[in-house]
Amino acid sequence: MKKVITYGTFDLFHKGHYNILKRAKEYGDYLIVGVTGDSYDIGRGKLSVKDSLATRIENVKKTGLVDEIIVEEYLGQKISDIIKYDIDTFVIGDDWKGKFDHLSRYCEMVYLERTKNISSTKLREENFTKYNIGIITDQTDDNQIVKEAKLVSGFEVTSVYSEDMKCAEKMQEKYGLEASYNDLNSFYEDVQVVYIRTALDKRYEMIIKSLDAGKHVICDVPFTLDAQKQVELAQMAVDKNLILINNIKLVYIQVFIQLLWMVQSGLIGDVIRLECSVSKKDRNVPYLFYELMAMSICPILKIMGNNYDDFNFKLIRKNNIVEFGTVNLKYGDAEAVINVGNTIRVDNKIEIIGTEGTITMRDNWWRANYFELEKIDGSEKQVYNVNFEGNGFKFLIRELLQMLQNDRVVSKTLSIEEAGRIVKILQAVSQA
Ligand code: C2G
Repeated sequence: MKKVITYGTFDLFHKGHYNILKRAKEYGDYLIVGVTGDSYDIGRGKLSVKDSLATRIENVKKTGLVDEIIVEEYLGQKISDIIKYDIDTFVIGDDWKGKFDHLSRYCEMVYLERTKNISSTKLREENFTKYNIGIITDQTDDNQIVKEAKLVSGFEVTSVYSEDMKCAEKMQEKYGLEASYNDLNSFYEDVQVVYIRTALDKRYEMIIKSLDAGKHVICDVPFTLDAQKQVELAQMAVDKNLILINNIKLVYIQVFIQLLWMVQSGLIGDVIRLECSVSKKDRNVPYLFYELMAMSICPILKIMGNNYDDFNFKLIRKNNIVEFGTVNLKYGDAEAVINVGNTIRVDNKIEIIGTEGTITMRDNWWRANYFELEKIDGSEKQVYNVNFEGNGFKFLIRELLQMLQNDRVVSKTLSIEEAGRIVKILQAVSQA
């Protein structure tokens, strides 16, 4: 018996998928199809899959062409499958031409011509709402949103607004955007979502204007250093039935979600101390100090909760410039410490010490792709990782998409309360 295998996501099952299965079957007597699992797809950057795994499997099954269906869960599984199922021929569309040549060591490799003029991407674009994102900025760096938004189907950064037309034009050219504006009203006509990436003192005003114009908003953090204003903004968005998202990507990243799960389910016992350190790389951005502090308070609130008993802080200054800031949050017998280096360098790191083990995130922990777990029971250190390219913006945008689809304006991932607490602490620090 000749056994054939092929793989795919098979999202929004279409004629191209049917054709390839039919032709694959003709290469043998028994056809196995590997349907990609959700986390495998996320890992390889396919974030826009619409159908559930169950639906995708069901659609492949309904063709009546397939003898066995398996789920593809990890990179490299294809080799194990070829050996395990004793495969004679591997079939895949020629959009992958050359990519799987190394499999010819294990079985015959066949690339088949793709069916023209049909694809899941095209169907998604035709059948689902499209959202244009516009950037409001006073600088020319996009924080990777242009590239990352393209990975979530339905989203595209199309325009840029800046008070300074030169800045807007420069940004348009740099990222190949459709339009640039220095007139807000014309800009708003073009977009449904805005990303506010301006100096801190402009954010509050820009959020209000954008919400007033009926736009959903993603804004760099903090929005403001005034806790009362933060509450106002959150309330305003809710009243207008609009989304207002804090640009803190960490909370949307899978590795951090996994870490949170492990800590909260008691894997390292009771957390007794958490230390979070970060220092500023770009010395020319004055407001970055508060951004780093906001970014560091966030994981503490997520891990240890909002109900700290008290907090205090200390700023080390030289010639009136803050060199270093530290914040201490007390949670009963436990405590959390934040170290932010402004002109002084500290190692970027989060260390969570529990009664039964320690979890450490190193390097660029805010775009977490790994952490280490060390239990005190003597077992070996373990590393958990999920690699992805980019800075994680796509995960935030994907959450925005899910909120839009579910008609929900308040994020469950970073609550209004949590975002409010962050600003409360920042306000105290900034007034010192
Ligand atoms: N296909 C096709 N014609 C189309 C669209 C897709 O022949 N118009 C083929 C693809 O070449 C692929 C299969 O249908 O062989 C499934 O396509 P996708 O669902 O897009 O899956 P893909 O991302 O190509 O996954 O491990 C996953 C596989 O490597 C391929």
